[in-house]
Amino acid sequence: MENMFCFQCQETARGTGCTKVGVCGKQPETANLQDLLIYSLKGISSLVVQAKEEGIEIREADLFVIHGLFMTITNANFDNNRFIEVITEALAIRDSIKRTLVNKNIKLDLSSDILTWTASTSEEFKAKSESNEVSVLATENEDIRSLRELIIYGVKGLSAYTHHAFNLGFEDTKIYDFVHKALSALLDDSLGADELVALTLETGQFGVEAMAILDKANTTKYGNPEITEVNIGVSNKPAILISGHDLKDLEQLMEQTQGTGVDVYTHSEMLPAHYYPAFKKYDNFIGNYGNAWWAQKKEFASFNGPILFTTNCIVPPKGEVVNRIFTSGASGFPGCKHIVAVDGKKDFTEIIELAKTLPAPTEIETGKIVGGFAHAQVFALADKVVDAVKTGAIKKFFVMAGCDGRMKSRDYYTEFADKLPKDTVILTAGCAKFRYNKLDLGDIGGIPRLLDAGQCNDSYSLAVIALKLKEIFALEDINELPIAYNIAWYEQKAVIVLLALLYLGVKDIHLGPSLPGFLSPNVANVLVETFGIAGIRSVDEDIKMFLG
Ligand code: SF4
Ligand code: SF3
Repeated sequence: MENMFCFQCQETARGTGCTKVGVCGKQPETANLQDLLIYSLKGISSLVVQAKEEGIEIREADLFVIHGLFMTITNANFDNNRFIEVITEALAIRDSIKRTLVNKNIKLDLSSDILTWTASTSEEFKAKSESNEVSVLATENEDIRSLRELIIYGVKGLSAYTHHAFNLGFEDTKIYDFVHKALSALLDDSLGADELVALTLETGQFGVEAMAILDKANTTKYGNPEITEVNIGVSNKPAILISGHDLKDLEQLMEQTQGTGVDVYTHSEMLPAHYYPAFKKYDNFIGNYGNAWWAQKKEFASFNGPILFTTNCIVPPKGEVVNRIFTSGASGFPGCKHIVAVDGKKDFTEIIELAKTLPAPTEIETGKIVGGFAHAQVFALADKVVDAVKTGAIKKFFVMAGCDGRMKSRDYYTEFADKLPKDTVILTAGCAKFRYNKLDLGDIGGIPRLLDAGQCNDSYSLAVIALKLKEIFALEDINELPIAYNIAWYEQKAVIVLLALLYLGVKDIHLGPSLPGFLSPNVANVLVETFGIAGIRSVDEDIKMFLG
């Protein structure tokens, strides 16, 4: 019997699955509780779907399910007690929906474990979380398992984006309906590979919708990202480092730090916050500190001040830094203080007071990086870009969006960006950019050769830009554009970005540094044959192939 089974991210052990402990540091107990949370959410969603079929609208579980899925994303939450609390809440919600349906004389299959299991002590939760029916491996057929997990990972990614949009007051109930439908479908043994492939593409469709709503939320609240130089040096004041993807948390932190003498820096996926007009007004919003998530151990030590995680990616901290790390939203780590919202407001006083007692950050680099090339900014430059394509000054665009990670094989992306010919432009989004955003790649007639649209969800901007170019050049097919896709993936948000691109009809996407371990050989074949998905080889071979 294995301690756990998880193969949801790119760094999974041996490329096949973490079975003893997560490469990410996730302990078996946490992995199993995450499986149990997913199992509980599937139970809830199956009831919501059944109710809908009977004409009964149930909305009480929508956000709860979205948030629960978000909590299970790689490196978001390592807190067993928090998982037990949320699963307990899931059982209460499930039973409340059950009562509603029974009262309306709806027939339920109460022989099904997913609708009837209970637990109350942590030992009972642990025992249930280790049972066979809860594991990913409960689905014996490896192709069906592969497709089911591909869908659930996509749904996790779209749930994260949906939750951010909700925090800013934007939502579309069609997305919640789809999430319930997808989770419920994963319990249906009558669905074969064809139906699950169709559901995979539908997941991509809702991925596009989720990213579109989040884009609308971010740009309505904070303005359209614009070309921005971001300082990577430091000031001499004590400071707070904010990581993750939640801009609402950043907004509240900025408001609460005004006049306190405490500065704020972004980390990893929070870097693109600097591109939004709304955050430019704060004098204490100094710049970005460090690189992508995986370098945090060293960088948090030299930052000296408190760190706020608003989402993934947390590397399990050890020693004194645990006392400086705070979490919010879907993120969590045992021993780190979790800040909850009360009536939509998070009180960051404790973090600010702690910052005042700690030294200013130690400088680890100096200079500036440039970003802010989301759709509106690129459209403003459209004439210049189109001319450059027409005159041949720009021969090709390379979409290099996605995630960064700790594997040495990701040096590929630095070398790839560096070796691309000078008449090419890189379009990026997500933390993948930290592999090449400090290289001097130059510009083409004033257009920088590296255009950073923002966070991983801003891959949506890259799709919008591609669709606009297709329209301008009057092309039939998005694949006729001079755009190549060389995407780096790590966690489940990259999975939804990939599925969104597939749904939009993009073909021949290269995915690295390795193909997902959760793709069975047959499912991988379908992706290769239907969509032209491929892995990566050496930089020289790949550049030759892309330009060939
Ligand atoms: Fe392993 Fe990745 Fe799962 Fe962590 S999230 S346990 S590294 S597969
Ligand atoms: Fe990075 Fe974790 Fe995916 Fe939002 S912060 S892209 S890995």
